[in-house]
Amino acid sequence: DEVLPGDPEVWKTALKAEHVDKEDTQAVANSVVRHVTTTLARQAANLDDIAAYQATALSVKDQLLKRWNETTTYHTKHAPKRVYYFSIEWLMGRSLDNAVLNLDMRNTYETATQKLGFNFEDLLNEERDAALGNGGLGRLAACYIDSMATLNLPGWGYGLRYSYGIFKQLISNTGEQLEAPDPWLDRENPWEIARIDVSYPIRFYGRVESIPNTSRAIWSGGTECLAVAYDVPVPGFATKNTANLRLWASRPIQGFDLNSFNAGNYEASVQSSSDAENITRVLYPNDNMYAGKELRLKQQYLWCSASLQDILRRYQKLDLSWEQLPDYVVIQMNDTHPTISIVELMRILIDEEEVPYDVAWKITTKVFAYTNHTVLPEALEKWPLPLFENLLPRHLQLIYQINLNFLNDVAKRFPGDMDRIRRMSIIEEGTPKFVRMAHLAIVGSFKVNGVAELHSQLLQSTIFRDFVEFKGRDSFTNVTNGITPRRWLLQCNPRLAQLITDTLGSEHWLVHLKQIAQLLPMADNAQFRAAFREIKNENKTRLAEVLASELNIQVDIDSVFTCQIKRLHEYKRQTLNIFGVILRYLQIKKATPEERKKFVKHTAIFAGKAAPGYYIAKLVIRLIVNVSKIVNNDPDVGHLLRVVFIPDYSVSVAEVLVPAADVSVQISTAGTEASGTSNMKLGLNGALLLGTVDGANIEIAEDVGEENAFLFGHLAADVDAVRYANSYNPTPLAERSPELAEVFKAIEANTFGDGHIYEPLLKPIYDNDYYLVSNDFGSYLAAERLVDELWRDQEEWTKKSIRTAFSMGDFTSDRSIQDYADSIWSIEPDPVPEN
Ligand code: T68
Repeated sequence: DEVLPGDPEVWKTALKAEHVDKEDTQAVANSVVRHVTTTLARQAANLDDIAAYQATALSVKDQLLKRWNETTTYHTKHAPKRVYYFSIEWLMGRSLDNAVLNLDMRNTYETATQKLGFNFEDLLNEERDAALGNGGLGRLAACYIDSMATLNLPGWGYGLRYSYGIFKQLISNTGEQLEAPDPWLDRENPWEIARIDVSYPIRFYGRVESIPNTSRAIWSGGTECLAVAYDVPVPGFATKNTANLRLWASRPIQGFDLNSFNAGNYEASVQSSSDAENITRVLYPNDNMYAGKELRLKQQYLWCSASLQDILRRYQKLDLSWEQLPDYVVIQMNDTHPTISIVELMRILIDEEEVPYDVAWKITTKVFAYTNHTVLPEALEKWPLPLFENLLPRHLQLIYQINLNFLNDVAKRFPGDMDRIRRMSIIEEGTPKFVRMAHLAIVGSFKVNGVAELHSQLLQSTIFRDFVEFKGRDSFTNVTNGITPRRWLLQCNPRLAQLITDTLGSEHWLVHLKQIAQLLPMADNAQFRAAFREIKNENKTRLAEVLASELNIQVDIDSVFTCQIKRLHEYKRQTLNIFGVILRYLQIKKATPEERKKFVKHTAIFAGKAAPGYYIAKLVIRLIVNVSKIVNNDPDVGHLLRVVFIPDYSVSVAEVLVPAADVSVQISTAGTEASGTSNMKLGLNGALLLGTVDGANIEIAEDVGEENAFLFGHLAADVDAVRYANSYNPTPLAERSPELAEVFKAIEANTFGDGHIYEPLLKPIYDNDYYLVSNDFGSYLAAERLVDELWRDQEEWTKKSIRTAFSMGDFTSDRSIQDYADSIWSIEPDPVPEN
């Protein structure tokens, strides 16, 4: 019923000719070849894998775009309430395999490319990861948009199109992390569409003139640049619904400054244009650590302002009043990084749309919701006030007004409680002053959530306690994280997915993950156990082949594969793991040949990046690598122990590691890891949980049954007291843990190269042990002994592995997104009709 320009018959025939049947191998081959010869201008005769991948990807993108168009057209007409997920990081990984699976065209593409002379697996491996994120937070956004599309929820993602994603990690001969740029766009990105027609001006710096007798002001001067949209279609699984991820790139408003050019100053004439391009040049490589750089605030503002201008332009086409905005728009803020958008919405409504201040505030506080991802103080964003005032002068004025009104309300509720007002203020006093973004986010949001039960409780009882008392319990909630089972099971572990589908008799579990619980009784079926174990062994073999060919390390697939794969951070305690490995090594060395036969064989696998400026985290990598060099080459060790550090961890590396793991190592100090999500990926693929009572480990252990997991360590409630004792009344290390003292002695005796190097790592553990490494080491070792004991009984192990995998039904991002939709967003599925 669309009105077509020109001859509608010609249009209809042309649109029909574009249709490709899901099973039509020839039609798919045609479309790939068309891209080879036209888009890429290549000859069939000398086509390499790279070009074949690109042509295949472009052909798949054609399919996605048709669905994307139908979804967008439908939603534009239907105008449902939509959710906009604002995340400064999107760790999407590769797209080709995911897209053909979600389109239900994997077989067709595999056959078509095979008939054209290519191996589909090889083509998949040509794709570069879209690595626009650091870790859990960025990958969570990627899982969430997959679920939003799959659940037919009207939603878009908004982010930044960094020219360089997370750095590539190289490991030097001495075990040091080196960073190289990630020029992921060098080969062109077949998954995006540049929307040069969708761009918005963004202002920085400048001056503010108040308009007398109004709350309005005019912000002018300073510098301006453009934010240009790039769209990435995100297909839902087994639905036509296709979400949009809109990423902004910064561009100069004019190519260059003509005045300087004409004055003969060529350098100056291009300076402002390269300044503008620099804003979205690179992703900041810190996770759980706040840096406070002006360029980062520019990134945040460009992204938020462009996204809001875009959302409001769409809303204005509906021709409704501003008061109705919250019935059509909800914005979920992924951490505090987009908090400036609260102030930007106020600015647009007040200064540009002439909405009265109080009305604007009422509207704004019904639009935003805020997800917190950490309680670590060093990770909370607070901008130095002078920097903020210089870059965004009008926004600071509005923040003062917001803060004044807010503190007045606090004073009314708690008269005379000056300390409370100081604690809750959006502005932190001092020299300089700071703008506390978490406080602003809470004040401007209708709902705040943490990402696992314990984390949400800790938020409410510690860092946000005053705000709970002021706003009431109802403004705070929990939404436990989740992962998409499409990528983290169907795609990365196709054989296990097939076993599940065959046993259940349908594929519904992929969108109703709870259904896998029906398979729990299969733990007691010997035949099923054999099939399950066979798949695990095949996945381990695949990983072993990669380790042999890429790192020249031979591992025994009959050993326990323990996996700790995540960013390097002191609170995540990779230390505990590597110190345990060292102790095991020392014990093997001490043992007689007869005693050695009794050891359970271990392969300790580590992967993860350290922030380039995080000295201690880099030192941990160095220790792991140097321990691996000694251990892996010691003839006394034989097959009993291998230590592997896999460089340049990424989503696509995770897709190989996760299905091969026997043990999921999740050993953060209790109360520090907000949730964790690798615990969910590894659990879903049958790895047993070796973990502390922290984050989502708690909920996982509850669901899989504590008897099927290995929990250890001090509880969150006790951490403060132990910490206090460690720093104010430190007992000698040998008293806290004789085993750890033995490990430190070995390191200091140059067993793994020059021991002096590791002094900055060991000394804080001797002195005050903030992260309780020494206090938890004993119970960690006890948990490892239980792991070893269970490994000796492979049938029992497999039972627990099966129970773990099939108890993970609650940890799908579909459940998380449904929780958000029901309890925060109030939005409904609105599927595109299937013709
Ligand atoms: C992680 N946070 C949490 N932060 O640590 C993890 N930080 O427990 C949780 O499962 C995950 O978020 C998802 O909720 C991060 O990954 C960052 O990467 C980050 C990035 C920039 C600035 C601060």
